[in-house]
Amino acid sequence: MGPRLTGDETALWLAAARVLDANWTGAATVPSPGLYPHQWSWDSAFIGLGLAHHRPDRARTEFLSLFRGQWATGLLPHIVFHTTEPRHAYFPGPELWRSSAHPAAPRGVQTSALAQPPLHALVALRMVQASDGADRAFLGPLYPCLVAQHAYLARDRDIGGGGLASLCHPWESGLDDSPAWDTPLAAVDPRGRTYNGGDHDRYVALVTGMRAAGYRAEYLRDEHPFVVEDPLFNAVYLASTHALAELADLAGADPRPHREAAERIHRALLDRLWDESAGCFRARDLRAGRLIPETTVAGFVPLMDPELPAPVVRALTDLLLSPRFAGAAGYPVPTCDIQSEAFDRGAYWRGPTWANTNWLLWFGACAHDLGGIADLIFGSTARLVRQSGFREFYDPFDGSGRGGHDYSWSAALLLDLLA
Ligand code: 9YW
Repeated sequence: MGPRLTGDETALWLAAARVLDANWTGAATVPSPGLYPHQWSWDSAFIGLGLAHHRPDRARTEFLSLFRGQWATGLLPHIVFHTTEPRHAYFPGPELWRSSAHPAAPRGVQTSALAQPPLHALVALRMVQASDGADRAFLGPLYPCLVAQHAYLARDRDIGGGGLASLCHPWESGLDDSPAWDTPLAAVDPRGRTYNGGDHDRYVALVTGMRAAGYRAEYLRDEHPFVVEDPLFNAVYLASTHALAELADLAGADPRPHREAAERIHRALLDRLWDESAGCFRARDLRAGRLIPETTVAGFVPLMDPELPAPVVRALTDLLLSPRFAGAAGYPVPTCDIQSEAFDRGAYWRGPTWANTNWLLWFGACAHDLGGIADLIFGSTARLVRQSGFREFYDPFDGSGRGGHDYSWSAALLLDLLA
């Protein structure tokens, strides 16, 4: 155990470490036992942050397992399937993606064909820093994979041509059911498919459309019906691009292309997603050609950008602390504007508080020396796990736990917050 902790914090630390140990498969960490039996891309990044303090050897193995799933295009898929045992049946499984039939997909491992927020370079940098440089040998093979992951986003996903990466499926956002996706999703033809009904048909139709087009970039650019630029995804992309420049220095590579890419993403976030009149960042629907009016927690994640202009930071912190978000929630930060019609305190990504979005905002608050906000988020997250355990998400008003139990990222991120 690394940091100096109080007795109460030590108990929390040990409980979190136990969750990570129990969810370790030998090669990776499942997000939640039973519920999600495979490896998810941004979960592994969050888990890596915690493992770096607890079991750095496992943090490295976690990343190497994940990058085994990387495609020749550079795409780092959002799911790497680790088991085909029927008792671990999870939908959508490998049969939806059919990655083995694709020439660019890796051999010997089945994967999805979507991205998730690219936090990995940022986490890799922290792993290397946490190990006092002892992880540099690990950086050798990992660095080109991270470069390829970013090159894929710049080459195949800058569909708007303005420097941001586009999402082609709500699942790429990590905030799968966010109300921000309701309008662009409603425009998707579910083609009469009936799985579970409603949006689920549209989720599946989006994948089968991509699959039928061989997951080609031209199809995504010219025909695919769901294309949005998301502030969370792109803020994470920016933070990781800054990290990639630092990793380039450590790896003896040229950091300049990454610095230039970071400058481009920073500008594009402000030019394309900042809504001056509302004082917040919003997602842009490229097919409808407009900003999506829903205000969600994703709109605060650009606080991770250390170069955000002071008036923008001020507007964001005012909104964050207002009764629309933290100001009326006993356990901030809710995922959706409390005053929005779409807000639902118990529904997946439509209101509850999550440890991972809290961590992103905490990181952003630290980047701007917003000590009060960082403390508020740290305190709320610690109270949630102390009161309700390491749950998937929490009621923002009474802190009760919801969804999966023994959730890996809730445990891992608590370790990082305590460290
Ligand atoms: C699903 C694993 C994943 C996360 C996503 C979250 C959820 C899977 O769980 O998606 O079946 O709904 O939305 O962000 O990576 O924790």
